[in-house]
Amino acid sequence: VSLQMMKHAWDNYKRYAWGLNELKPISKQGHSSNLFGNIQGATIVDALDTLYIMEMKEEFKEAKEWVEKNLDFNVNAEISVFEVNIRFVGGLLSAYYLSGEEVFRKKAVELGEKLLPAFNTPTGIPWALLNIKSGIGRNWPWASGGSSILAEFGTLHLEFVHLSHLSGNPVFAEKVMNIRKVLNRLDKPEGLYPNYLNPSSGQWGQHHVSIGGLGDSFYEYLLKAWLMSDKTDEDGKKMYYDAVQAIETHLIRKSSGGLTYIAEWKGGLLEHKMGHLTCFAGGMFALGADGAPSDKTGHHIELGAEIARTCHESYDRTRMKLGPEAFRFDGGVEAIATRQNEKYYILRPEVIETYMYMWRLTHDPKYREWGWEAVEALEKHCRVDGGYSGLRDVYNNHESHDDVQQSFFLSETLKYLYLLFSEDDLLPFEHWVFNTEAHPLPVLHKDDGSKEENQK
Ligand code: DMJ
Repeated sequence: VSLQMMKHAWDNYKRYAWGLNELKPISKQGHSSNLFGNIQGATIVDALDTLYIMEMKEEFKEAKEWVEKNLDFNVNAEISVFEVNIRFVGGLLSAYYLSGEEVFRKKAVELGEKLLPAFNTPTGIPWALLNIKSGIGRNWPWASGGSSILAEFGTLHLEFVHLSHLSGNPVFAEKVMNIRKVLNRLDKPEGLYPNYLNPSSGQWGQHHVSIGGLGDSFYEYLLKAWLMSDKTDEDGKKMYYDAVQAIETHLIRKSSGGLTYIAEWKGGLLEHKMGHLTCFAGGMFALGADGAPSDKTGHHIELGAEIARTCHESYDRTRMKLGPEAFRFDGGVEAIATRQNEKYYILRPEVIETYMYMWRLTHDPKYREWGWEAVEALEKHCRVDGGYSGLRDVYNNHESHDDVQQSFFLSETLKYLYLLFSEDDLLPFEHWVFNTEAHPLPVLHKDDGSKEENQK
């Protein structure tokens, strides 16, 4: 089914928005997000590996030809370093490792080089935004005191380690190792990492801690850096398990109805709200269970299972059976969005991602059942003639479509659905880690530096 869904999403993108970043499935035209500046083709690059994995050979070939002829980084564009890294660098790296086609390696390294000036700050903590022509960087104007964002500068590690590996140039890995060093020197309030860090002073901004937006994939990349290093990156491992310990003590709570959730922390006060983005953490806890101290393994799996259950409830308690952007545990509600501006669903993957990890790690059939519920809801409410659209209010009787087919729907949501219903030997966890945009990167085995070459 996810293959048919991919075909519908891809065919319509191709028909109405080919070469542009994303598709507007209702108005049947291109959609351009300022996150990618003038870099074009986000959907193509994000979808390459999904096409490959689903064996959509014709489509993969036309996507590759587009990359060869049209993907151009010599543009005057201010881009989000994080978004371009996870979608474009990550997408190109996976396409290379899966297919062995040199063009993807070349483009990934070329783009990586374009991103390097972002690190020209007094601390080496990169800027959020970069003009890839002038090399001038800056931070989001809304970010506390000119800060860089934890989930942005903390989500470069996997891709940059691979860029060094593939180019033979150590500079990429050095840049991300330096981020680790800066973080390790700092005092952490209650052992937690605030979302804001000033790249000039090297001091934290506002003490806002979140495992959802602004924080999320930083934690994910600590764990995955350790896994991707064939479990040699002890520093990444320690940082991950220490952080999880602090998260459990200060952020994880149980509602009176018995649902485990992860709250947000603002200078010591808890906001009892969980974002859709936070739901990825169920899969992360389960994936990290194996490396936890031996008496904690079962506990981390259990934590993953509880987060999966809570996130499933957030879907089940809506009319459309798709979860809201954020749900709350206060004012008499549990796992329900109470604010109008938190009721939307933009085809996000995190809940299905967690089902996929839980399925692989426990084989409890309920995760496939829950994934199937999501497929039915997507088909019923998000599928339109011109592709798939997000929804403005998942509690409403009638669909109000937002008219955007996000590129992560093709790279993540559909890929994780496909994996959820595939055998475990398709991209096995011993050999692959997924970047935060679901692009698989090979584990760099310590005994054989060229191992990934054998897996093509
Ligand atoms: C994706 O780009 C990535 O999963 C990122 O980590 C968070 N946001 C979107 C999906 O929701």
